[in-house]
Amino acid sequence: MSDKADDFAPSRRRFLAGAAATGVGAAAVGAGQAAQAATPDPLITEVQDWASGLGDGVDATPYGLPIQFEQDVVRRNVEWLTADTISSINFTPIHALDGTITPQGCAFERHHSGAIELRKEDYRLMINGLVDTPLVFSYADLERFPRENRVYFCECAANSGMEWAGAQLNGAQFTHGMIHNMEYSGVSLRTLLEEAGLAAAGDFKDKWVYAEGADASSNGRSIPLEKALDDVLVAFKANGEALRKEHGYPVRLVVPGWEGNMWVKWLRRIEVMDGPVESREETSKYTDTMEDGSARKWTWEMDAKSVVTSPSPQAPITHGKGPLVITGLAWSGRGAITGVDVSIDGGKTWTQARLGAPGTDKALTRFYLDTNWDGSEMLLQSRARDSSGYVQPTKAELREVRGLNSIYHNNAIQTWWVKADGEAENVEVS
Ligand SMILES: Nc1nc2c(c(=O)[nH]1)N[C@H]1C(S)=C(S)[C@@H](COP(=O)(O)O)O[C@H]1N2
Ligand SMILES: [Mo]
Repeated sequence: MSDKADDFAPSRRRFLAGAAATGVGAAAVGAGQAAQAATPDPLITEVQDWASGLGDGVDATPYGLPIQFEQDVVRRNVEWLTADTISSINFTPIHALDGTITPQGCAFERHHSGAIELRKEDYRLMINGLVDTPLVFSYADLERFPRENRVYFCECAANSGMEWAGAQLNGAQFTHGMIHNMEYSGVSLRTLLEEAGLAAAGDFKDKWVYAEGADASSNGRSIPLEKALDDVLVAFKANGEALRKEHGYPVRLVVPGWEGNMWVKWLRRIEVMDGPVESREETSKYTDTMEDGSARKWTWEMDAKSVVTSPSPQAPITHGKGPLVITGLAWSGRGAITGVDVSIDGGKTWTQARLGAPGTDKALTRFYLDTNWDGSEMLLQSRARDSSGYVQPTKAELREVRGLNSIYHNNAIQTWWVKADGEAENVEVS
């Protein structure tokens, strides 16, 4: 903790005193703001439209959507990033969410050949290759195996990929929104592989599975058998309900902590093999260029990373100085988040943030720093620490190893320049 942290500590007493002085607890009165004479507030003293008639009946919306006032909280794409919206990506509005669970309706999508529509009745999952008995499961078959519920984040390896050379996209949604975090229900892949029998695979060392999707791209990926037998799920529900079409309905692979590309959607086939396929998605794509121009093979795990979601360019400070909640998300593919530090001076000094709940394995963790903003500019950063002892690097530290020509696996510390008027901008402090 720095000295700076102390004079930045929030004053709850001042906040409460300010609110009480107006006699209106709900009025947005910042600490230090002069108490005003109480003028009648028509929102309190007048009968409003919503109290003069009746609201909607219970079946007005059999499946509910967010209220119209929240229509800005949507996925967005960046038009110039891809040639069309079929092989493309959009971004989760992380700047506008709280907590850790991403609603499916605004969770980012990444397709290589569009989101397909596949009925449960037409669904088949084949397990073949080095197994004792090749098997084909229908959707109904999958529902008869013991199920698990687990919360995990899914991050595209290209998340923050545009930021390597310098600050590029203006908003947490665009710099860090290729991520979502859901509660998955499904069957462990181990259960299904054991059903097929793995004696034929012999020594599990150096054995692999190749997972393939039913869409035109197939998005085939090789996964070491060790991981496949560890925590991989064959999932059919997310956040309690059926997967949305765009997230792989009716069944997708969940590969905890590993890059999103391996989370094969519309999963149709798992082949047990004695080596990796070295498919397009694991050679020419999703490979990291290093400082010396060479390429690093097999980088599956997502390193610890974090971002301040508010304030941020799409979520400026609108209430002036006084109590300010700084919040964001942290995650690690190598374990649980153990702590997050926040800096308001571009990384010179750091204050430990409060975790919304203790970090769990390979899942998003929410952090808060309850501060008292003096109204001056901030260079806002967050830095994640995980249960492996790893600390999120600065951009300069990452570039020393990876150079400037990388795309994937950028987990560097992000900076928002928050100005005196509360507006924020993506800047680089390396
Ligand atoms: N079958 C199939 N699976 C796929 C893809 C795809 O195009 N086809 N895209 C992959 C990529 S690159 C990512 S980042 C994740 C994204 O999952 P989401 O669309 O649910 O966010 O799905 C992966 N699985
Ligand atoms: Mo991806």
